[in-house]
Amino acid sequence: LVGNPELQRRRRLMWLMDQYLKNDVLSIQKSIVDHVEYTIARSRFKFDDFEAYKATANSVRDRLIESWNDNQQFHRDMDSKRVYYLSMEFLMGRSLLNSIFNLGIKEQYAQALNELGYNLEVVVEQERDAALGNGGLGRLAACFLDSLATMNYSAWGYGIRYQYGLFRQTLQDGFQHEQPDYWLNVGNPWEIERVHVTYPISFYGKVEEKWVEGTKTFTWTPDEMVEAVAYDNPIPGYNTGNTINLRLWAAKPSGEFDLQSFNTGDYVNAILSKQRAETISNVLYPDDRTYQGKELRLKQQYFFVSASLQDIMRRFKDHHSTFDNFADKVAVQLNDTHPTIGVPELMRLLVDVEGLQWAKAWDITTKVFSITIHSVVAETLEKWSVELLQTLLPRHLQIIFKINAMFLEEVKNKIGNDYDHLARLSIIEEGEKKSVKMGSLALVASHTVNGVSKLHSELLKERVFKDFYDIFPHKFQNKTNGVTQRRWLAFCNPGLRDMLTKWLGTEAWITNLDLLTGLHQYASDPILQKEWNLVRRHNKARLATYIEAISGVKVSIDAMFDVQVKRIHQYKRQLLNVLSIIHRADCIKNMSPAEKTKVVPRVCIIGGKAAPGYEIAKKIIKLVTTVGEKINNDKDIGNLLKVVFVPDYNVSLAELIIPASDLSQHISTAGNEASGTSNMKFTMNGCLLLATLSGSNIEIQKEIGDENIFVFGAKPEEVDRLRAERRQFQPPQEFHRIIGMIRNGKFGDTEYFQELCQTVDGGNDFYLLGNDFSSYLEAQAAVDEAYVDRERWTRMSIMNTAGSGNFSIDRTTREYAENIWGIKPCQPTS
Ligand code: T68
Repeated sequence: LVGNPELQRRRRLMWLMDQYLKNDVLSIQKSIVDHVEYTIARSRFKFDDFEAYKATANSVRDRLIESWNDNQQFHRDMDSKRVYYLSMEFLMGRSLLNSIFNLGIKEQYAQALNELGYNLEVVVEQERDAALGNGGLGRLAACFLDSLATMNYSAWGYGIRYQYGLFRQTLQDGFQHEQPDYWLNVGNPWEIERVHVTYPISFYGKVEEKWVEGTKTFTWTPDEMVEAVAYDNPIPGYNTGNTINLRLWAAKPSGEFDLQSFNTGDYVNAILSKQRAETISNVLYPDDRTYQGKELRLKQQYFFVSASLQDIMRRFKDHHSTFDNFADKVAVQLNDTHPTIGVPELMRLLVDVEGLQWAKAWDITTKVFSITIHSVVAETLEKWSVELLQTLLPRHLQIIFKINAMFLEEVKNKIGNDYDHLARLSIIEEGEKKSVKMGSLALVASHTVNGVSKLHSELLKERVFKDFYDIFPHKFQNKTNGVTQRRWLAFCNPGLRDMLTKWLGTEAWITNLDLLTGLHQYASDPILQKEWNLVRRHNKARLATYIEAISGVKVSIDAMFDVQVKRIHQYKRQLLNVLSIIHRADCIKNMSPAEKTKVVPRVCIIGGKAAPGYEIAKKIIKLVTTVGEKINNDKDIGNLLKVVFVPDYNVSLAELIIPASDLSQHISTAGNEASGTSNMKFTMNGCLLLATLSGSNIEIQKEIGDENIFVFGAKPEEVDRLRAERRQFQPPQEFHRIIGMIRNGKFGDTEYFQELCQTVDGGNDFYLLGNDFSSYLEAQAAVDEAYVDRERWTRMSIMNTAGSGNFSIDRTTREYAENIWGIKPCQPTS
């Protein structure tokens, strides 16, 4: 040792850092105060709640880094197979409470802050939501990360570090306005910038073919190059040292590329054009589900996918000298078609850069990728024009053509020369404007494709990908979505959490949600029922306070809180909800005082964002607010009905709203919602569902029992016929009358609402509002009837929570791990 300087240095390092940070209250306080002074550079004698948040977050981050480092080292040593989850969106929400809860140090932090004169609840509210996603698809990705970490899988998420997340919604005179969400301008204490983990990403240019020693080689000379810089976000599992990584890429001007332009004399313009690079990771596209074909979007997709694959390959090469067992160590999950350009990119990296034979590279590629589809109709799947690909990614287009040619050759052997059939299977859509069907490309290259609920997976086989199913039946699986009970129950509903733990006699349900079935036996127990309602009333009171603060509307917590919160889309039918609210108001106004005493008071809460270019969705928002204004100020209606639009619905608001809801609505046209995941969160929290036969509603109904859910409307198998016959269909009188009220200006803005009313005119009513209206009103009446019987309602509520075990994302994750990714849980033994 004496003579070995390296060993001496290591020993000193061990001595300097011989133990982990301690988690007693005093040590935590020291960490926080140190960060106030040295990281935030404020005085420890004077810092506000926001600074307290930043210092607290930094102290938690220190602890996360310790387990992150250990975990990465462990998996490096084990050389475990890892899943990489590639997603354009990660809708993470806040991290502070999640992290300290998962690390098991919430109580210590609460006390530590308290003794310093701060309140944990106030401090956590200082954090801005990380809204790098639109809705279900992005939030599912976030739930997966929590579950993968908790269940000790080796996993990384890869995505884009958008400077601007999903826009913030404000309402002016009831109209939606969009404000940029520049979430990074107050700093992001959770991320670790890796200035040295960068990859070049190329665009445009040309490809040259050359014969080298009897093989054709391809050299792509790009015209533009940017650099992808890694930002790591540690994701802690619950009650485990397994902290996994979410690596997000930011675009920076490339240091090496185009040095000559500086010598041309136009120094300032050369720098300005370099800055353009940053626009690639600037902004998240708001989803309106209609495919738009914007060049920047394709650039974003290629940018993050190429960086991720280069990073994955670099990591693999640290341990392996050939790519022979790449697929034994790497699984790549594509979150919808958005990262599909990864298929030709992996081929390019293996063939052009690493020098593998095409056949070998294709064999590897098809063993690595699998894809989850989240949409219900083929029209929403991405198609990139051949012209755009030719310009932006010329080499990739060549590769796609070759994949397609080989694929069609292969299927010809199976189906013969049926050209119509071959054209449907082809990855290239012919026609005036040729395009590449990304769904088809992904399917050809993936070993597995899955839908996100049982019904949806069937629809994929029968409709969206029928032609593929016929030739590749073995590729198709179902993986019904789930949600993490850590965020969506344990820490957003602490009252219910404690009660569950008390009645079940264990907190093991936090990692094994099936244990909730243990509640069945107590569903009618008057003591549990009493406690249950107390917790629910407390949650409702919190939401009532919030509603009054933002809208000035006073709501009674004795009223039923009837909630529909989700992105505004025609297929989700918020309009159907509004129509029934108008109907309800109208009925109340026509009642005698005696009849009014029998009405169940309701607070109808609606929230959600409309994509900025989605005019009809924006009109729906305006209608909700105008109708609300009228009803809330109507003396004849009083407290019997209130209507509130909650602006800027996001993850944090969901955490407040879901535990406080009595009834929640999931009323898309049958079969039109791929799965839905908020329905699972509501069910878990003891909220009853008013639902159609769509997506996972059907599976929830099966788990909790028909008597504990309100289901209405057409059946999925009837929808095609009803649509075809909609011109002849006569909607009920009430439906016409209510539409007439809006049309004739009862709520003002007569002109503005005409187009909205037209969408439900007989021939136009694609989402079948008219067809389902009567059955919806009947279901609403059944809801009122059940609510009056408090004992019955509470029992139903308990049965919802008790039956929600199957909708834990841990179940979903396990199914992916076992049936798609081939990975096993793995953690250090000591
Ligand atoms: C949702 N999809 C499904 N898409 O609608 C929902 N799309 O039923 C399902 O539960 C959820 O995925 C999770 O599987 C989306 O959220 C998008 O956000 C989106 C964004 C851009 C382009 C297309």
